[in-house]
Amino acid sequence: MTESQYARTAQNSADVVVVGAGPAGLVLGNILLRNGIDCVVLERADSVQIRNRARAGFLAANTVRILERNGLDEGLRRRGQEHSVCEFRTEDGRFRLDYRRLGRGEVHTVHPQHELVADLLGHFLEAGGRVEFRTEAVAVCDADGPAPSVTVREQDGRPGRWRARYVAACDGRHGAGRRSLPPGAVRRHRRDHGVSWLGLLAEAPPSLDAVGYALHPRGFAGHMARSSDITRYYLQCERGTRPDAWSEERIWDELALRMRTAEYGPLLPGRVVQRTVVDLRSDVLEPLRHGSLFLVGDAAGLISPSAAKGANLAVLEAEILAHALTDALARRDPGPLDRYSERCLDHIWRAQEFSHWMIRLLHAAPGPEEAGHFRERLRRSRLVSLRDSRTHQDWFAENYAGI
Ligand code: RFL
Repeated sequence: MTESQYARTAQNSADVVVVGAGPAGLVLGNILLRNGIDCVVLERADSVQIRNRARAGFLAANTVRILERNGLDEGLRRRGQEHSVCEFRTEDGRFRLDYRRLGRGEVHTVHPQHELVADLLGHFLEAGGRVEFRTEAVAVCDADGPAPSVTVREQDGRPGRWRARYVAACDGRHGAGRRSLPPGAVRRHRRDHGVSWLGLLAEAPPSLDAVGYALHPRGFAGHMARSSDITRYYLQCERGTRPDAWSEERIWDELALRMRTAEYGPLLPGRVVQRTVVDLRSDVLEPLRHGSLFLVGDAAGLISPSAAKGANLAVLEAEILAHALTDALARRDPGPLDRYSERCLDHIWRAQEFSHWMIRLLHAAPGPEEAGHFRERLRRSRLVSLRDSRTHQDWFAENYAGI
């Protein structure tokens, strides 16, 4: 892009340019706005798309507290459902854990992510927040200098530029934030867990009053309520599976088999309205800062959905960064910004550790036959311990509902 093209949008500036209007970007934008910080959110999609993108649904108790103390919990209070029971179905029988009675006594609130995003967007716009929809960030420039900026492709396809004092990359793992990091600026720790899930959204009422984790020789199956008439299911599948290779009939037959409906009762059927293949992978960037560019949410680290932590980490990191940016801009105290990365990484690694533990609990161990059998027996033993040991259950509950 030439300088004259940029000049056309030279008036575009904000103290904080937030890229991405997902849970991370919108929590950050809302808190900054409340704190009187000049900010703008740039979002590639339009407002209808972001309000309809069904993803996560389980909010940890700490996420609810964050939304509450920042005045962002109205929709959650009206429509969210408390949830505190999970059920494991295994070759050795089934057992339930009511985690409200375990660990710290914390519960989840089920509130679909797209509804949370719609709530957050509503609050932001009502409070006078600026969102530039259909504006795609192309690159974050000069993050290590005194005048950072974000180059964009605007609605009409024309190039533009936003000048900033700080840039918050809340644009996910394929976003411009990550792409703009110069080689060697951060370290990327990654792990492929070697497992894939077919993620399904069914227009069907929940079949259980609990989160269901079914462990079966044919692979894992999961059941998670989203609302009174929408349920998310997961089926472990081969790596490289095409989502449309699974017919409705095959999906329901396989779910019935793995969830052992012959023993424990039928599933309530319905139309499958979304099929996505999710390869269980994790990565963490370290540090979460390059000059005046900060990474938040999935842009900071990707976590497998096995323990439902992604959206919760995004909200937590956004709150930490919002206060740190406020301290830097309104109080000229850069200390909290300097500590942002370290503070978030403590939470991120703890969530990664638990998520990794869940993956090993829920899936048969791959590997050469003898080693595979050995690890498989260890996994069954771990489940027996979770079923029988109060200490193990307390540890599980604290990590499962907490963040
Ligand atoms: P998001 O939600 O992906 O939002 C990023 C936003 O940035 C925009 N964007 C750009 N905008 C401008 N310029 C660019 N160049 C841009 N590139 C991207 C996008 O359009 C989008 O609006 O990231 P954020 O805010 O960090 O939030 C992270 C969460 O969305 C994610 O961690 C969770 O959805 C993960 N996850 C779950 N997390 C939970 O806590 N509990 C769950 O139960 C849970 N279930 C799930 C999940 C993720 C899933 N998928 C996506 C595989 C279930 C599924 C199926």
